[in-house]
Amino acid sequence: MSDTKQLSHYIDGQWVAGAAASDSLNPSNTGDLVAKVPGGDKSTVNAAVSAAKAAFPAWANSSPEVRSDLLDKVGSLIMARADDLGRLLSREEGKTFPEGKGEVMRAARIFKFMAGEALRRHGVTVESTRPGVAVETYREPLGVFGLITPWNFPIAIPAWKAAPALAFGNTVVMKPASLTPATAHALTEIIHEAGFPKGVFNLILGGGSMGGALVEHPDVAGVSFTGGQSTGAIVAKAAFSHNARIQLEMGGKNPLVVLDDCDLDRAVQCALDGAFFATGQRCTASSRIIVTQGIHDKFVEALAARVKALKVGDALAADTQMGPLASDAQLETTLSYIDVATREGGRKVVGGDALKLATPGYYVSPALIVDTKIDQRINCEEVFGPVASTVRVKDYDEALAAANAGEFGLSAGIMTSSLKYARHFVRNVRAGMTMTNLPTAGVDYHVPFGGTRKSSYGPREQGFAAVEFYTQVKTSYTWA
Ligand code: UN1
Repeated sequence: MSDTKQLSHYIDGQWVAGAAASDSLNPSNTGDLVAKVPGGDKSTVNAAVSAAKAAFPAWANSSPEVRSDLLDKVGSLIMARADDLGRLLSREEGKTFPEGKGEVMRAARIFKFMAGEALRRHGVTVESTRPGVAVETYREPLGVFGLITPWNFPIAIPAWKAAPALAFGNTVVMKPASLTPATAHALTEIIHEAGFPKGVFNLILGGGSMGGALVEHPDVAGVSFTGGQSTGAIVAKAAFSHNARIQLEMGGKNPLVVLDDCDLDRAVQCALDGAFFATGQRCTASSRIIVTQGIHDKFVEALAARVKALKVGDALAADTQMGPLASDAQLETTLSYIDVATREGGRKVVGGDALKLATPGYYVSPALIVDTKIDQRINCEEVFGPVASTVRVKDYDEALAAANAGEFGLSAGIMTSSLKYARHFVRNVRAGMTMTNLPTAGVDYHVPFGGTRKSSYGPREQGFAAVEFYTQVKTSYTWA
């Protein structure tokens, strides 16, 4: 492919060019240059935050109908261009085209949902304890939000952070992952075209130091971050130092419990989807599969056959079922965890090899590693690649204890036909989201998203919960 895009920052309604400082490559074919990306520094960040700060008062006081219409228009424009955007996303990130287009549609739906949220009444009126006094609460925007978004959902996560921030009257400076700037840029082009007032949404491109300068900026009122745990800790410290509000999503090691009484075909399908779709690069991926002994061997055999049959290839090829990893670093990490797992006693039954295909890319065959123990590294640390490990357990109680092991608590799934076990699991598993007879990954856009323990920090993201993080409550008393 020859269409290489020259990207710009977007500050105060203007495209701000800079000398190309880095490249965005196609992970399915590293000879294909997707975009040239400008460099930036503290002055770029300061300019974007100043623009967002200046735009805030008018945007905060604009009619919710104005904000709603603009968000709805962004949703419609994304939908109208879903094919092109999906192709760009898959070319830049490496998930298959159906996955890429599906994510684009999700982003569009998020903007449309948030267009509705902008119009909803989020305050409450209550009786005062004092006669003659009225009490009401309002939800007000806070100011400038700094959004740090990851590469694995390069349009959906920007959408689910930016749309609610804007819906409730805040302004935004977004710093997308340096692996997927072109997709973030394409979303910004749509926001520009929709006609938002200048400075309401700003995009800054560059590496981690730009994100650092953004979260440290004293005029940033809130920071929403999705990414790794170690970066999350740095972000939290920097934001906390100037009293900014913080919301962190930092991954998972999501258990899928498979009980003897489950529908085997469905369990295999859910494990396949949860662990390997999107090349396993989802924080909600089903990476630990905990299987009771009565069904264990049948389940492993059936899953191994399906994993083996997955067609790995170019993200945009029609017959590809699993695209490449997003980067060289992800490929290295994935291979090193397969090594760790087998050295610790796991048995690799299928996959786990770097693949040389027609084009140079970050390809690996999906791996299933069985006979692992729950406290081994492969079951405690997030791989973020197409690797699933299985743990054999005696019964439901042992399965629940295994599911609750470790430090993460994002999503947890159970495959069973027993209402009793399903209900018990839902109430006792330590996770922010539970999935009964569903993969751990793949969530709706109108309900809260988030985890417990080391997975998440701060109020929930998405859906009807988003108003909590992106507004603050004012309690108003009146005597008249
Ligand atoms: C999903 O499973 O549909 O970064 C979404 C991630 C999550 C999103 C997962 N924040 O993978």
